Amino acid sequence: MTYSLAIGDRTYSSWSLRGWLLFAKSDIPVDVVSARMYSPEFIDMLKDFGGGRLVPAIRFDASGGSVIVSDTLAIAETLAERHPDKHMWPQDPAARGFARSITAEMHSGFAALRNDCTMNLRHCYQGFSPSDAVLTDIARIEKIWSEARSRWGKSGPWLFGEYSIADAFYAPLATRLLTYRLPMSALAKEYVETTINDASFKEWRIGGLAENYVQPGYDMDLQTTPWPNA
Ligand SMILES: N[C@@H](CCC(=O)N[C@@H](CS)C(=O)NCC(=O)O)C(=O)O
Repeated sequence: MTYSLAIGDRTYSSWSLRGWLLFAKSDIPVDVVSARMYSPEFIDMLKDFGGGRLVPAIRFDASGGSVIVSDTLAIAETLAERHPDKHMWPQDPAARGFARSITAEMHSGFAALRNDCTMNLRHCYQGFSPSDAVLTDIARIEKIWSEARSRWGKSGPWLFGEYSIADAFYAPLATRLLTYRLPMSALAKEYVETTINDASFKEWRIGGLAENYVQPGYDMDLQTTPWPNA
């Protein structure tokens, strides 16, 4: 059961990070191929993954032949279905229902935060002014994290105690709070720290820094402070 995973720039591609974390945090072996977004190589890479336009995408062999799955939510559900022993969703039905809901909400929502504050693992900025729409997104994220942690988070530091698909989906939102120095409650700060101190996340970020590439249009002309745990 060998998987291939196609990703984009580790520093900037939030969906690639989510897709990769699904494998890394569940210890599912995977061969990763990557290409710089918006380059001809990126389009070429995706020809082996069904010829879609976006990352992440995965490919694996099944009894009926080669299977290609694109879109992070579809990848998450595919892996959870194929690896039930990994408990990628919480075991408790109420927790699982909430985890699925907030994962889907993230997948289709938080447009202001995602558009105004693109993921950027190179920088922590000073002086970014969030719009009201961004603040509204943050308030909702705070509510989600607080509910998950207070109801199901007693057994560990993640949203549902143990790591789940929901944590992979919220990881790039956690880094955005840090990168743009957005307002955070104590609970959110703790969860952001859990996210960025995780060994798999650190491995990903180091890989991104090693790519040593500034994607045009992604950096802001603002003062920066050092990334906290670098
Ligand atoms: N809904 C998709 C979104 C994927 C997506 O937007 N990926 C971006 C990278 S973060 C991409 O491939 N961008 C390349 C492009 O727009 O050409 C998912 O869940 O995977």
